[in-house]
Amino acid sequence: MRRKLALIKMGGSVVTFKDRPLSANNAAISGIARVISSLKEIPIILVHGGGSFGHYWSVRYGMHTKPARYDAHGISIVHQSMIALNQIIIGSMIKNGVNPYTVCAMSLINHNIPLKVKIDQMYAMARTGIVPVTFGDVIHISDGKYSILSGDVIMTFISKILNPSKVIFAVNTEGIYRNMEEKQTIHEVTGSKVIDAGLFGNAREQTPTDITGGMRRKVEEALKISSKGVEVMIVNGLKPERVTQAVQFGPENFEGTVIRARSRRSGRMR
Ligand code: IP8
Repeated sequence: MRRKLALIKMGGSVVTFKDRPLSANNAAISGIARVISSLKEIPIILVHGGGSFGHYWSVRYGMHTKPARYDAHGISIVHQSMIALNQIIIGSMIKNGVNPYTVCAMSLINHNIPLKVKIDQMYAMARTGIVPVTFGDVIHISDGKYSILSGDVIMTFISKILNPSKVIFAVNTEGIYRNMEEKQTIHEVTGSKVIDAGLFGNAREQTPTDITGGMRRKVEEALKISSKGVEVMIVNGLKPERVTQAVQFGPENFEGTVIRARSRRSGRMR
């Protein structure tokens, strides 16, 4: 059964300026914080990305999503930068009347497997006035090996366990684009496990500063989530009212791309 819950990912391209190392987009953060504050009717769990904080240092220290024995100093620096970004986001939320509570990815995952008991706790908190916030991070996998865990993957973990009624990725585009020349938004993707994320214009782009796969990763995770029966909306987080629309009215009345919940073996775009 779908739970009354909005699971929202604030992309790194929304909460930071991706082309400027270690710079938070304070206006965008407080825009979304105001939206969260206004949404009183539904429990909310937030995830945020790394943008020009975590990705910047991960590139500098040669760290990836592949588990390996990375430089210990690099691990601390990447993690610290994500905490610094999280603090900016949390500060803005509190200022805007939200009651956030940070849960580090490390405490939600063991050996790359999400801990249901912890994710269930996030939901219990969300139901009682707290907004749990987690974020992509460097995590210990096993035996001294670490990897970068994307907030997009955390979205899939949480969705599979909690089955939220609304799953929203806030990005810095109008949604998924058919191609990059015209930037025409695809309004609806009839989700399928076998659609190749690389079919989509902005999912084909390579961003050297994004070590978790950028828009392509987002679309891949969104397709995984939709294949489990949960609709996914991709909206422009730089226009915070789009997030409000998506939460309040859902896929029938919002601006962006919806990936329909389906598990058929073929896909369609509109
Ligand atoms: O931006 C990546 O999270 P994402 C986090 O959600 C780090 O993919 C540490 C690069």
